[in-house]
Amino acid sequence: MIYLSALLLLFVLPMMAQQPLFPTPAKVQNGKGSFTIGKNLQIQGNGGYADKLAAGLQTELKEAGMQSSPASGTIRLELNNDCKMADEAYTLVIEPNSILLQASSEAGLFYAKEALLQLSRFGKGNVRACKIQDQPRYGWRGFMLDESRHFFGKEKVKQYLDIMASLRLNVFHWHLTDEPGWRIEIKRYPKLTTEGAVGNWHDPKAPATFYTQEEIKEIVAYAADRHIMVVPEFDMPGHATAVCRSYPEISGGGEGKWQHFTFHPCKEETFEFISNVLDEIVALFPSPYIHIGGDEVHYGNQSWFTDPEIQQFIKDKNLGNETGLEQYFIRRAADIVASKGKTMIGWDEMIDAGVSPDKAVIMWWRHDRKHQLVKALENGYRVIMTPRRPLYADFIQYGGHKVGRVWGGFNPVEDIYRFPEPIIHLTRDYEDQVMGLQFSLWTERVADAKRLDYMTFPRLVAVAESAWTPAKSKECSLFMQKLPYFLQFLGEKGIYYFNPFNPEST
Ligand code: TNX
Repeated sequence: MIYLSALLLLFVLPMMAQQPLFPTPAKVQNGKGSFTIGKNLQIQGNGGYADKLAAGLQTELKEAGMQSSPASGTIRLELNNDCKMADEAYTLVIEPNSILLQASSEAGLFYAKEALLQLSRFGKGNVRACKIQDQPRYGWRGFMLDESRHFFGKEKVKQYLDIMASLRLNVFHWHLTDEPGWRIEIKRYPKLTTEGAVGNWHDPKAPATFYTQEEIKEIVAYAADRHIMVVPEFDMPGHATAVCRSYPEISGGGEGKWQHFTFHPCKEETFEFISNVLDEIVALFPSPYIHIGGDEVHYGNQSWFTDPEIQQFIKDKNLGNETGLEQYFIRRAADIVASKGKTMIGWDEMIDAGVSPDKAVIMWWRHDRKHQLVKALENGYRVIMTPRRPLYADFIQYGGHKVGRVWGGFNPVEDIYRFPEPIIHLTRDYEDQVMGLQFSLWTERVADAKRLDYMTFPRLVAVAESAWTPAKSKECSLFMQKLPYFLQFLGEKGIYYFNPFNPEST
């Protein structure tokens, strides 16, 4: 009993005494006293970007209604390129009369500012003295949104980018093409939007919804201001129904619901089309990565590929069988992406396609095929982890839920929080190749913004912590204790969320 109390006093209570911050920083030392955010604050930068952030912080504190007290004090933001902090790292030193934010990268200083904003908000203008030294566990901290199956639009995307920034998530993977709809204007191929953008998962006749190139630029810039990279996905050779029904001359054929599912893999026009579309995509997205899908093609299982012309092609090119054909397609696509100066990302099916590991990054999604993850690493690929369990957001998060996927289990917030520890033994020898992780929201069963929020939150908060916080600073029960602060914040933003503390109520 005495031991237990001593343990509590020594370890648990001091940790609980930390003020809530999402994600939990790598290191926090508590100090004495607190800083009050008041009307007479001096907020200053050391020039350039730091000044810009300082001005932004001033406005954000005001908007959050945080300056009601007359208290004064100084907040100083310093971008110091020679202080040699890791990329995205920052320190935040809070004393009763002053706060100092320091970083050697713009992203780091931005995260220091976001951390301070959270502390002010959750402390209602009262920030307790402490010293935070923080840096991310992974460089890729992503969220994927499928806007082909259902379209949510610019304002919703911006709202999510704001929340991602607050959580220090830094990649928005935008799944813009799939079966029901093509969602990005391509000037050279207008039918992609006049025809390809018509319909969604529930209603094949729903009016066309898509982003114009101007809107794409606006969102990419909005994200960049928040240190979020936008990575577009143009899914191929499968999940290409919207393209192929608009331009049937490059369709791989098929029947019934599989009609137009794939590109025609044997026509040069297909690759010319892909190259031309990618020229416009590359011009819109500064990201060094382009995602080209590669999932669920199974050319080999699809009866229409008994087509004699295709069989002849397989023979002529010495591809062996339909799987060889699929891999040929991926290699061609990889060459096109590389010719545009970009690195391709593909779903884990493409591990065997023979694309050189310096040209491709693998997204591991099939949680039941752990050997795919291991094989990708052994073959020298860099990997982003988004295993269906626990990182697919279209899986339910509570046993009582009816709408959403269940596959030998589901994805409660705690499982997400604990990731990647359960599989860390598989990646331990390849740490440099693991770029990070991502939460992926497929939207076949997500038809409106309310449902989107519900599937995303609060799980996205746990994702941020899995991606940012070092394993030794993670503690699920402490996370759950502070989570209500974030839930309240979501409520204030008008975001609908699942409440894990009262699961039957929402
Ligand atoms: C598989 S994940 C797909 C998606 C579906 C998702 C539903 C992946 C690479 N392909 O097309 O939307 O499952 O969970």
